[in-house]
Amino acid sequence: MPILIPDELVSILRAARHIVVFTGAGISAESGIPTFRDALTGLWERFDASDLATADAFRRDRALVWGWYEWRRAKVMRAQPNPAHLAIAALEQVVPSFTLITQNVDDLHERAGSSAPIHLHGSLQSPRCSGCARPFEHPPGIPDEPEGGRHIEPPRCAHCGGGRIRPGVVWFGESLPEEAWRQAHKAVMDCDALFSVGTSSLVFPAAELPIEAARKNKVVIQVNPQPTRLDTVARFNLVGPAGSVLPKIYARTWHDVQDQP
Ligand code: BJW
Ligand code: ZN
Repeated sequence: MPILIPDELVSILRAARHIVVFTGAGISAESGIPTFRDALTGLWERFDASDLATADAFRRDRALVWGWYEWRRAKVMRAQPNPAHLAIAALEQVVPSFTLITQNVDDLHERAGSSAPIHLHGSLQSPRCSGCARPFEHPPGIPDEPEGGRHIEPPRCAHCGGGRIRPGVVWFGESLPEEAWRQAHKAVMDCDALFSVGTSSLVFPAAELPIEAARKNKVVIQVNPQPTRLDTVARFNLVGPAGSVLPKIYARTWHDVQDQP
């Protein structure tokens, strides 16, 4: 089905002073990165991702959990940003004020050219000691992880003599990084329009951001091929893959403007 960009949306976006884009796993799906709620395979097929993304799971079987994160890190390192990441990076160049907030732990926004994404759930590239919290540097290069996965014992910390290294991500039950959350909330309060792209809107407090924006009469635009709980909150629901919808919005709203004499 063709994706129609309403004229009203084009006018709103052209007049907007500050736009926020809020992204989830769906934006990286077209780069070949499984979303969080896709079924797992191989070593992890008995688990949901949410069973593995907890401090309890790491305590119970740290080699299973570390192996899963190393597999995901390798997958991301081999992946390339897709047209949705590129459209968001282009958007940053044309609107007067712009903020990108992501729940993703990959670095595909940065590699597409976005200057300063706010990472609410941390990053695959910033592991730290689970004992003393000092950062750990991954060895250079892409880890060679088989598709079905494998158990891998996490390295030990060289500073405190034995703490296990854990992924630098925010697990269920853990607090979001305070400064990232403060900046994200401030941007949402200040913006005129917010795009919610490729997120199931199920995980809090991140999922509050578009709801809070709508409550404050900001224009909320959702981009997702599937229905979510945000459908009734968003003023515009653009149903389709982000890699098609976002370049289309960009071209229709800003490219035409720039082409005018
Ligand atoms: C496409 C597409 C295409 C596909 N184009 N779209 C209030 C109520 C109830 C519970 C809570 C609450 N407040 C807090 C909680 C508890 C909990 C929570 O939210 N639980 C819910 C599951 C109910 N939250 C927390 O624990 C948070 N911490 C916290 O609240 O701290 C305070 C506290 C302290 C102590 C005790 C209790 C509370 C922390 C949440 C951390 C989430 N971490 C994870 C893992 C990160 C590391 C990792 O990646 O492994 O973050 S969970 C996981 O979900 C990951 C994601 O960032 C996050 C969101 O998922 P996302 O991005 O939406 O992905 P999917 O897969 O769900 O959806 C993909 C979407 O894309 C789909 O809609 C597709 O249709 C779409 N799509 N192709 C566009 N081409
Ligand atoms: Zn340590």
